[in-house]
Amino acid sequence: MESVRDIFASLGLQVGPRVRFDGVQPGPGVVISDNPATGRPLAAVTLDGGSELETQIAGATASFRAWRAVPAPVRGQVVRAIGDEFRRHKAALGELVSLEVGKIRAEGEGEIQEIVDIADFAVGLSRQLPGSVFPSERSRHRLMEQWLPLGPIGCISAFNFPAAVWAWNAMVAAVCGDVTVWKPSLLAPLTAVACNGIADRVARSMGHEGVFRLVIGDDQTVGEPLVADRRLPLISATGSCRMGRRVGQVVAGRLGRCLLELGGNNACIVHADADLSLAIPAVVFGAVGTAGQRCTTTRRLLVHRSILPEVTRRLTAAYAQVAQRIGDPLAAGTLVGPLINAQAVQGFTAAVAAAKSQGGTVLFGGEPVAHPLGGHFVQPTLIAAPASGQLPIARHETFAPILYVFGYDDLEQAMAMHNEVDQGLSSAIFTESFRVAERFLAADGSGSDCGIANVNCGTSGAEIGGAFGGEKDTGGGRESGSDSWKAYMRRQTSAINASGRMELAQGIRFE
Ligand code: UN1
Repeated sequence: MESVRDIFASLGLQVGPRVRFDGVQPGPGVVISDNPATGRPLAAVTLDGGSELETQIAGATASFRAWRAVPAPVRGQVVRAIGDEFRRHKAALGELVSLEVGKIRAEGEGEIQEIVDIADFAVGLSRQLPGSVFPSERSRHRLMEQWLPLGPIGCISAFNFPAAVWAWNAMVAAVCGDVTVWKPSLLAPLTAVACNGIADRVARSMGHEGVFRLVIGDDQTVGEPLVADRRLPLISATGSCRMGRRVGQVVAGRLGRCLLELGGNNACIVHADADLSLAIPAVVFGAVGTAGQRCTTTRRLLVHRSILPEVTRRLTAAYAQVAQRIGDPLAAGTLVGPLINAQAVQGFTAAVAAAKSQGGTVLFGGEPVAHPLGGHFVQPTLIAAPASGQLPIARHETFAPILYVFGYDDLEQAMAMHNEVDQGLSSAIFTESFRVAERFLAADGSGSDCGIANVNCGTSGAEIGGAFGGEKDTGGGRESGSDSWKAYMRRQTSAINASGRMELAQGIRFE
């Protein structure tokens, strides 16, 4: 498609005065969405302020009352229709993601596929949401719990997964009977307008207004009051550890619930017996895919010293090939798109400089790329840690394709290095040994300390069916599959007496 305007036309979405494609000028009350591959503006989007936020939250409270009364399987049918609409528009929406955040086409479409997948998952869930029945200690009593809709929820999403992460929340929340108020990243407002517009249009056409809501605004005017609002019993936030700390404190202050999915600093261990034909491509995709801007990106590579020269040689060769394919995210054959903006390029440059000053050796890359398109391109970068293993910069998450390579002598040392960072999102080990793999996943908790621990597959690219999230500074939240739905519901325990007698628990007699 020629432009974002054409994409919106193909989606049949009326974007009204909120989005302007012509005469795009920066100014107060608007955010300009730039194409990171060219640095040129795509459109101007009007920002919401406090009064629009109030309208959305008050509206969400009213919509919630109506929506929770719809039987869960019927809610599931709405989500099913939404999933179908995303299926139908996968190519156009994937292209929009590529244009707005610079993902290569396959990854832009992959993100929309993730929406389709979570919608399918949520449809199945809509006929489950299972409660439990427990044996009561009292005769002819039933002890049971059921799960009830929670309320309107706030969803804060980051630029790097501008569509899928919202869907993990909004689709599951919808079958649970909740309404979602979405505050997207100001770096990806167009994707939000499109995705929310589609979900809202489908729900409306089936008679359900206001289940999917959007507020586009800055942190001060919209973010802070959204997080502080007691009418939103759950805030689900994806972004930096700094942002998550703030959200966590404010929500805890009002005794609300939050679900945090924050930074990662994901390591991959390549053990002496690894099958390198699996490990090398997984590491390259994990480190370079999405130009290193996934929270699951492989940032640290821990390699057994016996194979360190071989792994380094193969990786350097692979990086040299990948570096030939930096460019227009929508062009066939491109493997590496741009970083999101100029600030991200500065972050990349600063991290490389820090690594060098700390004794790291650049094995490949390390420089920004002056691409004919303009844009914010950098080289995929491989940096060897000094033999001491001391490389403090590797403790920080830099959203760029930088992979720090460390050697280790034995597995216990590798495990200690693996777990020594503050973040705990994703992790992986490559080994052909059952014992080594089981050490990584040890049931006593002494293995990987991350929320995701993979064997013979890389750190990124999780499927929606599992719970997604991590420990430590990653925030502890779980979204997407498994029993993550429980975060979007409230639990109610009931004791039901059918005995005709009043019997107290714990054998208490009170006569
Ligand atoms: C994120 O980077 O915030 O596992 C989410 C993955 C994707 C989701 C990443 N399915 O890499």
